[in-house]
Amino acid sequence: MPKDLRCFVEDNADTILRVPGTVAREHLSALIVQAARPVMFEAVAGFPGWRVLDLLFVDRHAQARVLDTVPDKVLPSLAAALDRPPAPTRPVDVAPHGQNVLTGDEADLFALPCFRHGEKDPAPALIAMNVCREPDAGAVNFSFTRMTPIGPRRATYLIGSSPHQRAILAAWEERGEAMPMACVVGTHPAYEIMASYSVPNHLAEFSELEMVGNLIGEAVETVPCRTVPLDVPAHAEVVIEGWVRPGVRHDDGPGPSQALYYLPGASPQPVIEVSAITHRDRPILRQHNTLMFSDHQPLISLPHEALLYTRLRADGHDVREVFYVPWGGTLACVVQIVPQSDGETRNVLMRTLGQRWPNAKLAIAIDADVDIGSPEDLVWSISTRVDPGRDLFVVPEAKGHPIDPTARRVAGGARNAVTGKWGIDATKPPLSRPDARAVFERTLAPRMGEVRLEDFLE
Ligand SMILES: [Mn+2]
Repeated sequence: MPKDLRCFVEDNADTILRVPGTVAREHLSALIVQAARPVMFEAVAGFPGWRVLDLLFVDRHAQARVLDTVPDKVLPSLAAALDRPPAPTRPVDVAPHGQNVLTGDEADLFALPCFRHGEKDPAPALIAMNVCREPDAGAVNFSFTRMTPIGPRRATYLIGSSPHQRAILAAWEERGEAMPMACVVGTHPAYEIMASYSVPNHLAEFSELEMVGNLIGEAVETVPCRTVPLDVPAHAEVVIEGWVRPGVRHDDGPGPSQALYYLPGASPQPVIEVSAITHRDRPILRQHNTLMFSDHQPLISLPHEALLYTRLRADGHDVREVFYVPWGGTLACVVQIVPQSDGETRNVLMRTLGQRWPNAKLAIAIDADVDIGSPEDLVWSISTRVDPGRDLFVVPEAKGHPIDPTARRVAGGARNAVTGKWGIDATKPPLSRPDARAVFERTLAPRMGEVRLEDFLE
């Protein structure tokens, strides 16, 4: 069986919280942020047959299920997969989402249980993976977008943060031609990692879809769309096809960013005119709620964590983990490292702050005895291992992220912003000074890990 969302849900039934009761879609966002683990809503009032699934990447345990590994190996395993050459996709004729083909007046975006994520969102929105292609059968791009239906067959789609989506639409608009587009919802979740990581300058060589095969261990099967000249993943729950007319824009947003503010706010975005909606029977609408402790922060961070992990290890640093802590709004990157000599950790922090992905505004280095997934451990490490006069540094006026409310917009485009960056070295003294390092040995209970309290409860 090819890897799809259904087999993933079945194989991981032990970790997915099932909600059998009927919920109102206006409650979905508030319910998802309480789940803290993969969650499936079996019934949404007013949308018979539809299910909603979220939080497949909420922590390293969930991510390990997606990559078929253990939590400690998520980054090494992903880093190795991203280093392999692209794997060709395989065309097939039949796709399960062909079970329901809705064209013309039958296609209705309002029949999907989209929902508002933030209370200020102007309308329910849909998170989908966007497939578009350069003119003349050129390169294919695959990346996330947020669609907001503004009519039964019209939706804005957020193009602001995707450089390849912007470049491809610009090429069609320059010719004065409508651009074919497809939006895909509900694949095996490994596809979503590549839709979150726009490989720089890949367009001339391969599509993100061709990297997915390395993550799922088999060729990605594709089928032709019904009404537009594009191929889409065969194993999807829902596919929305349509055309983007040149020069047409409609206000989109605001919607919550991964930093949990309504920034950058409303802006004019392109409009897709929907020509077909295809979906499986009893479809699963896989969504990412974009609020706190949802998939929004960890999913978009994950491929960038793997990239930084690869680079720092290639430089010879004994880096164990890289983690954009979700409670840092994707602006805080923690690197776990065993420092070998003085000054090394500061170089690692500067490298972290200077990445091409502009999110790391705060870089924190911790040692190997600190649990990188624990806010308690992080604050303990900073409080007890940092002398702020020596172990903290600030870099003013660096390139920042427009979603950061402290960043200052500058000339040259809506994405250009500057802000200060800061680094905190909360590691122990390096291995080269063993006596100083020993002072920071952590106190632990004798024979920790040998017994579990729950084993002694009635
Ligand atoms: Mn891309």
